[in-house]
Amino acid sequence: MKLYMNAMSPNVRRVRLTAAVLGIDLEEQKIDFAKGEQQASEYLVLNPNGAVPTLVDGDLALTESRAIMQYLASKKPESGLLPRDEKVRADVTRWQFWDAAHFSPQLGMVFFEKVVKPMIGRGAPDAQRIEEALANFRRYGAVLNRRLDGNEYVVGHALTLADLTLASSLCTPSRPRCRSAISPTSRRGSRASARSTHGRNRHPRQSPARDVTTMAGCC
Ligand SMILES: N[C@@H](CCC(=O)N[C@@H](CS)C(=O)NCC(=O)O)C(=O)O
Repeated sequence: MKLYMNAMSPNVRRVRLTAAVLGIDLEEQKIDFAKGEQQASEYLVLNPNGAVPTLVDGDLALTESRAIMQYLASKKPESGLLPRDEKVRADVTRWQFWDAAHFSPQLGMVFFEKVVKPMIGRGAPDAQRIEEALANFRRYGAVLNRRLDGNEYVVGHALTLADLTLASSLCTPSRPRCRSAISPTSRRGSRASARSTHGRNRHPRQSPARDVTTMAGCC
């Protein structure tokens, strides 16, 4: 199977992470954004959106990172990454959709404004767009925090695609300039989390990792 990719992309990251956990080797071909390769006519046949990732397996050209994750996981059902139980599987899919619709776009926006724009000469970061994205990030981060409170994994008691999906999105702020945009909230969140967890958790040093807004730098 061949993966068209660019290592900067969180959407590529989640596919590579899934392949690594599954022990599946993918032949990789870099799509160079600086050269505009994502808009090359041969590539647009595979991915009409002009984006990465794209997985090609025989006559299948599959786009959308979370669909690719499910496809890879379905090759190794024994891994449990996409559980067989239909209710648990639906819950995993739900968190993947939640990430696509609500969570990762906020981090992607901050990353684009703070890191990509200066890199490609698209002008100064738009402070208002960054503020809006950070406000949404805090709102949805609180939802994920509540879900993880007392739970080791996002769904059930084992690693699933839900964890790999969300972890890949959270790796975006590990980019230094992006982290500096998020850190004021992270520091407040970290202290609040440590305080609130201290009274009821015998492992308070683990508490900052429970606050997803403090997970910048996880990868
Ligand atoms: N929903 C798609 C999003 C793909 C996407 O937007 N990829 C970005 C990189 S993170 C891209 O290739 N952008 C190139 C461009 O817009 O020119 C997925 O999950 O695969």
